[in-house]
Formats: sequence, C-alpha cells, structure tokens
Amino acid sequence: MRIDIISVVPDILTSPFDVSILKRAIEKGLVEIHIHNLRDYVTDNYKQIDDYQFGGGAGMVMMIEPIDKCISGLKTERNYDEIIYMTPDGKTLNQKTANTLSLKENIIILCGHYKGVDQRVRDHFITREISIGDYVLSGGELAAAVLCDTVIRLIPGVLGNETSALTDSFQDDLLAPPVYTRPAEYKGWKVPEILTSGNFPKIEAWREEQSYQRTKELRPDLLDED
Ligand code: 6GU
Repeated sequence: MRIDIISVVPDILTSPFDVSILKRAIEKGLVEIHIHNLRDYVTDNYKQIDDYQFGGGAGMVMMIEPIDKCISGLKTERNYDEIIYMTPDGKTLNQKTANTLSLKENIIILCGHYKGVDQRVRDHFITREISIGDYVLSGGELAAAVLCDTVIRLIPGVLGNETSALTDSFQDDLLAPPVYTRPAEYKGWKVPEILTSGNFPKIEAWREEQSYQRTKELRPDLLDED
C-alpha cells in the first residue's frame, strides 16, 4: 500500500511513522508513506495557500490551485483508489471503514486547515470525507495519523501475530475481554482462576461472555446496531 498525505504542517506527521508498529511496517516494505508540503505546490511569490472566503466571514479557506497541482501531479504517476479529505464534517471513522481501506493499493489523504478547503476541491477530487469524532481539531493531520494507524495495522504481515488484529475491540462489534499477565496474584488481587486452568474451550467461552457483558455495560449501542 502507498499513502500520500498532503499537509500544510507536515512536521506533525513525522513521529507517528517513526516509531513502533508503523515504523516496522514501512521498514518491511508493507506500506510507503509520502508526505507532501502543500507550500511546495504554490506558484505565487507569497507562498499563499489560503485566502479570504467569498461572501465574507471569519476564517481563511485553503485555495484550490496548490491542492490541484499536488493531487493532479500524483495522479499522473499512478491510479488512486481513494482521495480522502480529513474534516470534522466527514463520516465518522469506524472499524468497517478501516477494514475497507486496508484493502486498497494507493490512497491520498488531504488534511484540512483553517475553515477548510474550497468546496470545488471536495466536489472534483475527493472520493471520501472522514472525521475521527464529534470534536474539533486544529487541523486534519492528527486525524490523518489516526486513520493511517488503524488502516496500516490491518495490512497482512504488519502485526506479528496475524490473529491479534482480529480479536481487537470492535472487530466483531464487541469490546475486547479483560486481559491479565504475571503475577497471578499481586497485593492480594487475583487473576480469574479460569485463565490459569489450562481449559482452553472454557477460557474461550469465558472471554466471549466477558466481551458481551462489557459491551452491554459500556457500549450498549454496539449491540443495537446490525
Ligand atoms: Cl478529520 N479534522 C479536524 N480539523 N477536526 C476533527 C477531525 C478532522 N475529526 C474530528 N475532529
């Protein structure tokens, strides 16, 4: 998979890809991340990427030309399956969208800033608009990093243990069961006995029940959806 991220503050996007699982995925050649500074695509002398909005009103709007130059240039190099715009008024990201995107070959992610982009960018280039929740961030970069993390970890070979992504919370619309590690007793706080019993069918049944109970208590909305 190849992901091109277009941003006006590309520095925000260096560390997420420079540590841990995402770094290893890049090193293994399972994903390529290319970060583009939108200012490199500005032709006017003032390096202006935003301007006042037509009709008046507070806040600047990202201009179409640098975005067009960047996206159109990329599109001459390869076909893109998705051109995603990160925006608080997009569709809220969930596991299903992450699963879908993890199967794509080439993706562009455009990070919004200020009042957002000129609507014509959305109308003519964007295939999908994604938000990461009902709150406002200063820009789309942190949201883009969240999106990349959730997608990249699903690419086969990225996680050491192939089955572990499948048992995550939300993968089957249930929260994950509680987990424990050594010691079996700490300050008198004991690990549930079933987990040290060695009876794996019973352990599996216990985990399923715990998942269901946790979901019922903490996220009953997940059980209503179908
Ligand atoms: Cl994608 N962008 C911004 N600026 N704020 C957000 C968001 C995105 N998702 C939630 N809040």
